[in-house]
Amino acid sequence: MKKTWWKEAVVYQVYWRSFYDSDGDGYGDLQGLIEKLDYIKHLGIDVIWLNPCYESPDKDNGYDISNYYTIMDKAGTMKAWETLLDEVHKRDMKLIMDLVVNHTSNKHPWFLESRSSKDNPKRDWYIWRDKPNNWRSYFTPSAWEYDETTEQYYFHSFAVEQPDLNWKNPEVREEIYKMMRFWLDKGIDGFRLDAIALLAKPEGFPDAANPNDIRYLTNNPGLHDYLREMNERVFKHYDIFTVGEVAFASPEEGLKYVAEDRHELHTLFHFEVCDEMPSWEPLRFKQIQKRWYEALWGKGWNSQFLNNHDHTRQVTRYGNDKEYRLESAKLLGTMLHTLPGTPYIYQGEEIGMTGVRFSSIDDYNDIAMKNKYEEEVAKGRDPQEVLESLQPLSRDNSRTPMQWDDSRHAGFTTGTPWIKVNPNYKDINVKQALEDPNSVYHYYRKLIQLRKENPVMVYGTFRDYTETEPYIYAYTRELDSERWLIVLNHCDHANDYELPAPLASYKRELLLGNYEDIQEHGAVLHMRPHEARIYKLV
Ligand code: ISL
Repeated sequence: MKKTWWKEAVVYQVYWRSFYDSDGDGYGDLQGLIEKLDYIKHLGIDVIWLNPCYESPDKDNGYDISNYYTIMDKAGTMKAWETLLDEVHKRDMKLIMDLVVNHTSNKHPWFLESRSSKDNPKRDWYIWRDKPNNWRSYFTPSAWEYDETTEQYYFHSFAVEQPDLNWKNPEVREEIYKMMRFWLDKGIDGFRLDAIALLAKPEGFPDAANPNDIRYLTNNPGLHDYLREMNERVFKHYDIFTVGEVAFASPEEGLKYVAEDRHELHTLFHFEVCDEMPSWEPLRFKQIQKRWYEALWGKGWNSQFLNNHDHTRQVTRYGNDKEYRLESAKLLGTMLHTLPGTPYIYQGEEIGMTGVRFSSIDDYNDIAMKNKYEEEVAKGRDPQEVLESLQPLSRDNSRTPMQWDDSRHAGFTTGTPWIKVNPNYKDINVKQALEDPNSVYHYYRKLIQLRKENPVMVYGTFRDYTETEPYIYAYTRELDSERWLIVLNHCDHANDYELPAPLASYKRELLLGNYEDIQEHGAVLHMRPHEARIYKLV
């Protein structure tokens, strides 16, 4: 297996608008991030993924870009961004930028030109048709919006304010490659490529048999030609790391994006867990891990994550955010950092932040949730019932401000935060976590340190011994003569796990665990609620 820095790295995702506000306007900003870089470095992070901070009308929190070459006012200035890059590099970390090239804002000058007349030179930069097909978009009942000026419909995979670029047009592609080089030449270390599975559209836009199954938006023919071209024209000329957001891919499909001999992307986020497994389903999760491992190992590289700015915090969604919050947050961290692939930490995960339930739709900001709410209420459904059905997976669950301390607004801002702070900030915050040796934060530090010192956690082969076990997840990682065993009890009650013969014959040395005293009787491990252990087998 080829060794590279991005396989060994631990990535920290900064959703800057909710990270730290340096100027009291209620939005986190780049200067705020600069002030907290030592905190991130102290955790042991190698790479920061920064959510989009380009100029934007901000209908979808920066994923609707109106100028790729400037920084949004809320985030700061280009000068602040340059200082950020410098300060990240000074601390021996790397910075990857989130980039949205599937669509722009409807306020982008390219789109303003494109919509102005049918014979405008930029008409074909977007996708226009006389008649819509029956597709939905991610955020609206139709993927087409009628535009009166030219009496045609334009295509949008997300909100109406996010028209899709026409990747078939070579001028569009050239312009995007030029823009990518602009950022790479400034010295960034790579990209997180938003919605990259959506670039290609099917010839003629045939109606879907089931318009509610929006898989038709992704993985269409021609996509990999674009990615190969992008690599050829841009990526391969830099020592960078690219991670693609690849919705609805099977492992076989996923391999096409990341196979080392195909020269497209370095790694991907697949969403078989976050988009398709609403709550914890152990047997399904283990199957997913196994299938992706078997498809990718030795050929391409995977990522490990259970939450991000689109997905409810992992301890709430997949663990226990009540009586076992600490144990559960540590168990999930142990799992993500010991499964094969690069681990991602979403800001606040390292202190075990949880999801929220706001009592009114007015407290929510997420365009996906708000559009869905309106759509359902318009059908005559009870608003309270709709609200309650949307709360568990609202993207705002993970977008509440970072909880720094127990002061007003959790120390995030001196002004009024753009979105409410989670009311549990008095108990769950960074200050508390730094002071408490038993905190999730200190556990994550140890986990990351362990990964840095032990290549087996990165390059070791993987084997699951518990494919049919409902609660215990026990697997090994092996590299040369090094053999590690990870045992997790993903459950609110204790379980005994008897090691199978090949594992029982080794001596066990505990490297890390989330309980004080280890209980084992011969080959039987007594695993308490949400207990996690990492052993070295000798
Ligand atoms: O979160 C999802 C649904 O639960 C995902 O399917 C997600 O919407 C999709 O993968 C695309 O997300 C990305 O592009 C969107 C933006 O709103 C998201 O924040 C971003 O991560 C449009 O640019």
